[in-house]
Amino acid sequence: MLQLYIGNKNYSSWSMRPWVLLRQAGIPFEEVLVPFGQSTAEGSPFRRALAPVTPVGQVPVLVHDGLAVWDTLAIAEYVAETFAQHGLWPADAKARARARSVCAEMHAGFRALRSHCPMNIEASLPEVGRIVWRDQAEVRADVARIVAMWTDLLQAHGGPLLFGGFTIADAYFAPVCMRLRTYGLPVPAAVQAYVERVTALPGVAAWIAGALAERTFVDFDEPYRAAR
Ligand SMILES: N[C@@H](CCC(=O)N[C@@H](CS)C(=O)NCC(=O)O)C(=O)O
Repeated sequence: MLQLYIGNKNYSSWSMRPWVLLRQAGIPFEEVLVPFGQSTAEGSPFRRALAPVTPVGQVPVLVHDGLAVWDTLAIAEYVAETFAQHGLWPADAKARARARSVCAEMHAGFRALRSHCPMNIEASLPEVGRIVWRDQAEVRADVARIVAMWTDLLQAHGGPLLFGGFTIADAYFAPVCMRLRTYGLPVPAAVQAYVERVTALPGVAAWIAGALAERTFVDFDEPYRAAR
């Protein structure tokens, strides 16, 4: 049985990706939720809980048959290889290379969007989004790149998802969909429709339900609110 260590569902965008991937693919796993608490610093309960499975002190971590795999991209690759019958990367080699490119782009980039619009599924912050959009050219540039990427992929593969059917790439961008919703960032209708299709995927809807059920307010993930 797989075990997936994750952080708070409302906030942990990296945890969301492999959780959605496994759930949407119908691969059974046990969830181990390690709350962020007041701090994730060295010596915190969060770090102590993760110490047996990762030297990095971050979620997500996948544990399978005594092997711990950390970092989202490594987990996605491990799941795709171990459950090859699920076709989690696109079947076509060129599409697969492009899917890996955009996941790597997500992994290493979009820093302005990530820092100014942290994932906060339960919150609705369109007024914050308007100010961020007005003042942060780098956020506008990140969103422009996302819009261009998704528009190209939806056209190239005919939708409904980035590479046709569900792949790792959709799991990878699900937290971006959450951010676009929370902050009400302006995107073209075809991109908004993709956001809504991703939000409605059973694996994504199940994660959102978990996030909404949480009652914890994590100060260091809440630059814009004092309470829920
Ligand atoms: N590159 C890592 C990033 C993981 C990451 O930043 N995880 C955050 C939660 S979303 C975390 O564990 N933060 C706690 C900390 O860094 O102290 C991955 O893709 O797994």
